[in-house]
Amino acid sequence: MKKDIIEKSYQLAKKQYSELGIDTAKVLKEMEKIVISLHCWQTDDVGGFEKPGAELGGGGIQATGNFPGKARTIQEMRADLDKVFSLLPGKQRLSLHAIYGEFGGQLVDRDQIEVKHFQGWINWAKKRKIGLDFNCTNFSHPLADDGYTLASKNPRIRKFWVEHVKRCRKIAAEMGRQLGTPSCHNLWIPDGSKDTPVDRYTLRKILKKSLDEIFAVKYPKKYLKDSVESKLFGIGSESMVVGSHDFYVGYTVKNNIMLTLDNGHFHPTEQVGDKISSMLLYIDELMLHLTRGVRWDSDHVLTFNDELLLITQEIIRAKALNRVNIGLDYFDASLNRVGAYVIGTRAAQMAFLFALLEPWDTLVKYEEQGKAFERLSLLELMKTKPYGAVWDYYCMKNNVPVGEDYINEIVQYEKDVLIKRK
Ligand code: RNT
Ligand code: ZN
Repeated sequence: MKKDIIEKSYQLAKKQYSELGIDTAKVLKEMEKIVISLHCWQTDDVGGFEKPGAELGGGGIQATGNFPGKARTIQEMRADLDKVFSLLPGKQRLSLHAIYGEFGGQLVDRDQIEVKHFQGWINWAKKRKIGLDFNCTNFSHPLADDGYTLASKNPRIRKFWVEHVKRCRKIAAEMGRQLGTPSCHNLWIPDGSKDTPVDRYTLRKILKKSLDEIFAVKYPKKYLKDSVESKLFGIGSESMVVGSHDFYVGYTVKNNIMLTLDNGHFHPTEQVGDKISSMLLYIDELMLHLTRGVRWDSDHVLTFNDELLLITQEIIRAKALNRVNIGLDYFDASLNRVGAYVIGTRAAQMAFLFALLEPWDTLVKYEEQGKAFERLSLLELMKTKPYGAVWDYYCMKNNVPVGEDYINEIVQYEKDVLIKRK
């Protein structure tokens, strides 16, 4: 896009918003506070590098599609991520899973992983001045095949996974320490039952016990922030998930750790945006896994839709930006994976921008005066305002491709790099 057109469009937009009492310059300053943690697992369809040719196996999460160009090594993964970062405005972090360590061609089992396997990543992140987040990997492993990990009734299996998560938290805390920005450790487990179980109480009691053991080890908050992720159901755990929303709401409130809200993990008509204001009254911080479920928790590429908008609006309206850790979680293997990151991250950033460009004071005034028609009208009108011009200007100021310009860059990368990975 031409610079002068972007500039002129922005100046016009600025005037339009200022008539509504919104200062676009201030909004652009606020955008600097939005840091999005990119999930590393879109590069390789959640395969990981534990062993050569590793594929996702178990846990009921799966990427579908066979678009060429999946990252096969950590080097390829890093190259893809660098390409992604070069096309994004604003600040990012990277979220790693435990299966993405540098294991030097040796099989290091999950209860054996150490900081040294992630030191390369820490150095990589330090060079790029970005923070790292971390996730234990309680799936794609023979000891997860029975469907239970931390909630397993088999003491050997349970112990193995408790040890794994303990080590992951230790690694995450070290990432936070070395990088000078706390690492969010997210715990998601697949534990659940395909058919109706008869002993839910014991299973949940075991999970609680495992979590208590895991979180008994304390780390300074400036290094590590713990989070646990709930889920309604998964493939193979249709009838009951041990770590349900109720389970984790109770656990996080009692222990003041973070709850991860993945918007693919609820009933389709349930609104994750509505949960933010409730949870923030009881816990200090939240974590998000932004995703797009199509009919189920399908983890499609995030897009700028109503569901995402309500989430960003609720964060801005509650003035809670500094209490919400924003992460992405989707994996689509049916299209250019680098492009998938750029679309999804930009969608999240655009949704925050849209939320920041809301005439909140006027809307609240209408609400308090019982002016429901006026409130709804203004909300509808905001959809016609030139937020795209502000977005383009923001991208230009961040020295990244504006508008559709990033499409060609990604197509070029596909030709030069991705297609050649056979
Ligand atoms: C699974 C959870 C979990 C995973 C990642 C890979 O349903 O959403 O967050 O997607 O940990
Ligand atoms: Zn998730």
